[in-house]
Order: sequence, then structure tokens, then C-alpha cells
Amino acid sequence: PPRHLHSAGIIGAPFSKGQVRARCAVKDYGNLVFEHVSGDEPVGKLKSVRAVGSANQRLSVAMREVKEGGHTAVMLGGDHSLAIGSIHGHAAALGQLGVLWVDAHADINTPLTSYTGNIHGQPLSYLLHELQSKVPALPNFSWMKPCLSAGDLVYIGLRDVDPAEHYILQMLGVKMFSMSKVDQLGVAKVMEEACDYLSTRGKKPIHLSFDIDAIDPSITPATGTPVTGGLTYREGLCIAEHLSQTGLLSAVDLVEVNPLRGQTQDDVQSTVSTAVDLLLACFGRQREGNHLQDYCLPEP
Ligand code: HAR
Ligand code: MN
Ligand code: MN
Repeated sequence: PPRHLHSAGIIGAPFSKGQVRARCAVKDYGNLVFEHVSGDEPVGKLKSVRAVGSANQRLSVAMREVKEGGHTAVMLGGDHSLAIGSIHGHAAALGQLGVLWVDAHADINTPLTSYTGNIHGQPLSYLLHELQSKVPALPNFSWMKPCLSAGDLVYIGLRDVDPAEHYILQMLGVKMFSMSKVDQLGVAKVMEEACDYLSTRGKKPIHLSFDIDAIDPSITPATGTPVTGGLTYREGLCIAEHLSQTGLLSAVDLVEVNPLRGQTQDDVQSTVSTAVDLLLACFGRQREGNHLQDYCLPEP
């Protein structure tokens, strides 16, 4: 790809005095800087274990800081292995969480069941109490302890689940709304049931971990492992709008957006603008429109 695609220069500009509307206050914590980890040889099949371990340790500290600052946190990935640090840090600040995992994939392989050795297919096995005995000690992961219970996890959008993952989901009785369930029930009913399920064990803060590959690759093609038959743009927005309305949404991961995987500029544009629209909906933008509480019609 052309050189400009290899190196992004991001300037966050949370300034809004060129207009008068109050906005959601945005505090930009900047990009994390991850140092190069040398000698990161595969551990069995597992790739880049030490780099992933230390990156997530950083992210966990940062996430904890954002939550202790009282913000609704947004983590822009990067790949889905980052959910390890994101959820860990969120739980470190607030205690028990409900997690809504929106993804084509279950990301619950253990290091020993993974076919690919890619840790982005494994974060939930590291995070779940119930799988602690199935995950070996790994270099640069000693900082983390499992912090999530299987009963506090709900999936939406699954359509590419490995056999071992399917076994684990069944064994733990994890609540899931695969794409077939979305087809059967419709996304509105799915969200109602998902939120009911998460709130039966108490109104915990909700962590949304949104993998952009949950959306159909005709809309969000710029991602590493696209799977056909995904959520529509409207179904994605419906999920985000519904969560926003619960008042419990405490942190959002938006991961697996990868501009290098787009075939055309339009592919990249459509993927990125969908991601932006999902985030705006998480922060209260409604398709029916919005107005401020003290809005006053001008008198003639
Ligand atoms: N299940 C496969 C693995 O473990 C594929 C994971 C796909 N990657 C993701 N995760 N984008 O959501 O490698
Ligand atoms: Mn994922
Ligand atoms: Mn995925």
C-alpha cells in the first residue's frame, strides 16, 4: 500500500468553542506507547506472548486511570487481545462487570486449543475465572488475574466458532446470541434479553467489547478476519443505542479496525465511518434525533 497508509499521525482536538453547544467532555489520554519486546520467541504455538502481555499490562493501568477519573472509557484498537488489559483495568477500578462481546468470533480459545496461536482469538480464556486452570502461566502475564465470571458474559454476532470454543461455551453455559439467534429473534429482542440477562445478577457496569468484524464485511471490510453473514449497519447501531439507553455503559472497546486490510479507499472509509457511528450511538446519538434538555424554541 502507499506509504501514507503505513504511518498514521493522529491529532486529537477536543475543542468546541467555534460553536455554542455543550458537548460530551472529551479527555484525550493519547496513544499508549508500547516498547519493542525482543527475544519474543513463540511459546509452543503462541505468537508474541511477551509483547501482548506487556502491552496489556500498560493498557490495564491506563484503563484503570480513565475509569478512576470518572469517564466512560473508549479503547480504540488494535486487535482484540487488548480486551485483556481493557477489561482487567476496568474491573480493577470498578469491581465486577457485565461484558457484552459483539464479534463474529468467540475469542475464547485457550493457549492450548488455539489452531492459529494468535492471542486475539483467546482473550476470554485469560479473563474468565472458570478457565483459570486451563491457561498455563505465560511470560509477561503474571500481573493479571482472571476478573470475569462466565455468568456475566453475553455474546452477540457469533458465526465462526472453533470446536474447542463451542465446547467451552457449552460447558460454561455462556449466554450467546449467534447470528442465527439474531435472525430468529431480531436484534431489538436480542438486546432486551441480553440486558435482562446481564442485570439479573445485579446492575453492574457494562463493558462493551465490539469487534468490527461482527458487522458484515460488505460494510466493514477493513479488518483482519472478515466473515460473511454479519450484522447490518442498522443492527450494529441498534446494539449501541440500546446500551447507551441503559445508563450502565461504562467502557467500550472498538477493535480490529485495520485500514491496511481495505482493498480500496472506500473500503477503509466505510469501515472507519461505521466504527465512528457505533461510538457516537454508544454516547447517546439517536437516529430519531437529539436535543439538549434546556432547549428553547426561539420566539419571533
Ligand atoms: N478462532 C480463530 C483463532 O482463535 C480466529 C480468531 C479470529 N480473530 C478475531 N477475533 N478477529 O475476533 O485464531
Ligand atoms: Mn474479536
Ligand atoms: Mn472477530
